[in-house]
Amino acid sequence: MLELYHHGSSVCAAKVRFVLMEKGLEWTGHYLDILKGEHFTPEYLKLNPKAVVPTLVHDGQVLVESTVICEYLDDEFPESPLKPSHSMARAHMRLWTKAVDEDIQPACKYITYAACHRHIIKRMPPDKFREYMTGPPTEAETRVTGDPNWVENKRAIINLGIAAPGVASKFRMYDSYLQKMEEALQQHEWLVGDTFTLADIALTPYLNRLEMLGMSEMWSRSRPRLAAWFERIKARPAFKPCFLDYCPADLTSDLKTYGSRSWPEVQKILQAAG
Ligand SMILES: N[C@@H](CCC(=O)N[C@@H](CS)C(=O)NCC(=O)O)C(=O)O
Repeated sequence: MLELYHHGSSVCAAKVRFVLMEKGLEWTGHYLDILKGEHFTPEYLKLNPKAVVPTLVHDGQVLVESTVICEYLDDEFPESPLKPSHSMARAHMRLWTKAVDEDIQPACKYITYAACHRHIIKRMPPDKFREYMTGPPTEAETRVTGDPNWVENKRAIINLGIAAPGVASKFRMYDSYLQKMEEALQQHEWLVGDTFTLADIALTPYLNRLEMLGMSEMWSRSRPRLAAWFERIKARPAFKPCFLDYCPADLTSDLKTYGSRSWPEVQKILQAAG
């Protein structure tokens, strides 16, 4: 039995759901609301000591790290393969998934908090909010990321939004990856050759996040290959159930409302980078 601990708007969890659905696998979901801290329970920390989603449990065996999980699922269920057959193409696929893990995912976190989540967090009752912003981070909170200053950085982002230190450079970096995708797609239909692979799956949640934040102008006007790629992705039957239907309606609405409000500021950052 395949069990997935996940959350509706988590980019990392969406990647794994996309693989499960593309491969037509049966799975059972355990939904954790990470915006309510449901991933900090002692039971969940035993499965995933970094206190993040997703976690896969396959016949009782636990696996963490979304990129590793995606490759595992493709190895274990080889029908409808999502890895290229040639080693060099597989290596190129892994350069994309490595970029997601090392650069794009950490940038996405800053972007999402700065453009949207800060407003959701600010809706806490005043005493809870004060404690959230000034109290010592819980031990579980400090586990969440490899970024040792995340709690401090998150608080700055909640206070300052897009203007917080580090946020502009994350948008610029994200933008540079969109350009790399545009260039790769000049050569072929998918990111690595002419077949849909785990590279396409790995990048999809990050374009979807920008689109949900009302920031699809980052490619819609100036990057035609990328725009066409994303349309091809959205036409796949797994896309809507995997990405849109799992995201709670109130969060979908917050992402669009707050993200769209931030867009003019983001546009200025990107224009200044020229
Ligand atoms: N490298 C990990 C990163 C997982 C990760 O950061 N997950 C985010 C959601 S996309 C999370 O659970 N964050 C919890 C939090 O911010 O408190 C993976 O790819 O599985």
